[in-house]
Amino acid sequence: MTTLRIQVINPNTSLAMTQTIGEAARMVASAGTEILSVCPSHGVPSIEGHFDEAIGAMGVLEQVTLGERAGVDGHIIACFGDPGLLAARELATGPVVGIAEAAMHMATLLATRFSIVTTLPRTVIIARHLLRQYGFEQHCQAVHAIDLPVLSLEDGTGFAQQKVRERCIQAKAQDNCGAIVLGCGGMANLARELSHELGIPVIDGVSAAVKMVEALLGLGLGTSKHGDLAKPNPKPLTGPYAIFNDPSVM
Ligand code: 5HY
Repeated sequence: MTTLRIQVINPNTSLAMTQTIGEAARMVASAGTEILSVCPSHGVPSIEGHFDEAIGAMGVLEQVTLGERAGVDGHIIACFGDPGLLAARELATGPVVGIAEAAMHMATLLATRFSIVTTLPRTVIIARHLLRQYGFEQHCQAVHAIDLPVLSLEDGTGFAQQKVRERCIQAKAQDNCGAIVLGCGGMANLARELSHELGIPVIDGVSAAVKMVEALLGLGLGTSKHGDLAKPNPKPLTGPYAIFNDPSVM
């Protein structure tokens, strides 16, 4: 049995959240799938807006480059903004899946309408931009925020997790949605219990993305190298970007 190696990239530099994401990915990975959970060597401790996303995206590209060099089969971007997704696909040969798009795709297979529960109000617009970009606007009933910072999910108090639970219960009651999408990589370990309690599919993008990358690899499919996702035109990058002057990605 061939071993698949899937790299799960947490674009922020929180080691605690990288561990939460890695554990959730390993929970659902098939026998024979090796999960490598990584985060950038430097960057932003949590992604809570457009600026943070830009920094996080560079960390994603750094890790995709290192993963391609190490010969991994596929990549997952484990932040609900899917930062750097298309640029990462240019660098990669295997599949690259973002947790937001994975969860949204999966939700529409299970319900005609879903709602999203994310962290801060200021990141709601990022989810809305992705809904439009991916063509899921008409499937999404509402986007809710628990109004707590991303790293509150890692503070060990359980307060943020309780807020997520309350928001999901409220969303099911108010939105008449058939499914709920959890809008943060740090919520990956909450889906199964909430699905059970609420009696509707509650989907975390990390698990959804692992199963999608496995499915794509199982079909022998990788990122198309014809057209806009072809490898970037080689040119000498300077300074911190010299890492990309690498034949395995250029
Ligand atoms: C995430 N930020 O999944 C997003 C969540 C958000 O650091 N990991 C982050 O609220 O956008």
